[in-house]
Amino acid sequence: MSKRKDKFMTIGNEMKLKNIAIEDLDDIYYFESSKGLKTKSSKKLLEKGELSQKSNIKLVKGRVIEVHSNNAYKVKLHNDFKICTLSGRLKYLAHETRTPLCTGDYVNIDVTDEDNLRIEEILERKNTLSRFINYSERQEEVLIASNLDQVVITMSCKEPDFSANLIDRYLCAAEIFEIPAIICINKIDLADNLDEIKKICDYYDYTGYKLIYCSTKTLEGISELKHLLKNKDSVFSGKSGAGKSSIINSLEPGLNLKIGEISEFNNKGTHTTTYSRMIPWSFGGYLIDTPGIKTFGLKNDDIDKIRYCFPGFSILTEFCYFQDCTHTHEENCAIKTNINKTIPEERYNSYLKIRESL
Ligand SMILES: Nc1nc2c(ncn2[C@@H]2O[C@H](COP(=O)(O)OP(=O)(O)OP(=O)(O)O)[C@@H](O)[C@H]2O)c(=O)[nH]1
Ligand SMILES: [Mg+2]
Repeated sequence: MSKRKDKFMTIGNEMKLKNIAIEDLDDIYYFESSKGLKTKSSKKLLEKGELSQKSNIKLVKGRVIEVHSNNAYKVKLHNDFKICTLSGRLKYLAHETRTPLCTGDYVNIDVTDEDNLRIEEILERKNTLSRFINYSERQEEVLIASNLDQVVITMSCKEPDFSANLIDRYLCAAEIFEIPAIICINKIDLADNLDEIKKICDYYDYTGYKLIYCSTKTLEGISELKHLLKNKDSVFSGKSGAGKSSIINSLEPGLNLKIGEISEFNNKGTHTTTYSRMIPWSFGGYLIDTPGIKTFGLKNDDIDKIRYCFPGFSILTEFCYFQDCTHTHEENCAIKTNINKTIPEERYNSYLKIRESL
């Protein structure tokens, strides 16, 4: 007997709930695109065309600067900010994917009715930063932001604890999504083991990443960071409490973003920033402040990419005897040969940990 499910369907001009037969999950979740659409019904919609089929509408290009939970989006239209909803067609896709749109997306908006601005089309993305959540039989893509020039990986020395494995995960993702990364080590004023942290982070510097040590209390490193952000669109991501919003406030004091109390972030699961916001810098470019995350889930299917996307591995991989060397059990592996030479053992163990998680 086939399975049945309640589904929103467009009937006439209305969205109605209908109980329909569905295929097995394995069969349904077979399709994927850059927008993370994963089902056959999404595919059919794509075949109809990603672009709106409506005629006699006036479309204006805008950029999504805030995503709210009720399918409402704050969009920058020319020099104005407007709340828009999704067209019926995109709303349908919203039922299929958790995040059909994200902060940073360029969209076409139907402005025919000024009181009811509707997003009709998502324009092609330059890139996206996404993390993946594991469910028993599948992974779900969560779009963090799109059309980025760089990601600022924000990590605190303390409160919450420093984690080089999380930096490695971010750097792997940045390589996979082809987004330049800056590593920002914050709260250096609190660190009692700064030399130890610097010793670990020297490897990222050595492998070519931009590395900034800063404090929003002493303002050390803040102007150096500002220099790297000028005229670029940058997303700040990291654990909750790492200081993303505080750093942004230090760079742009007029913004007054809400920041957490020390006691607040010690309570597990407290997020001060609850939705992504895109805001212009006064010195050129945009920032995207995002809610904190616990870990950065990579895509299981990308396991084969980690062997050359892991920080510092890409050049060495070419010297491995086997072209598809996973740097685990193979003979004549250039990565294993370099452990405790150019690659600290801790980083190699972090690589194994990431592989095992996929
Ligand atoms: N000592 C010290 N505390 C800092 C520093 N930067 C931020 N903090 C404190 O850390 C706490 C968390 O800062 P937030 O800026 O809210 O952190 P966040 O990364 O935006 O957190 P979420 O929005 O929950 O993801 C606040 O109490 C800040 O005052 C710093 O450089 N040194
Ligand atoms: Mg915040």
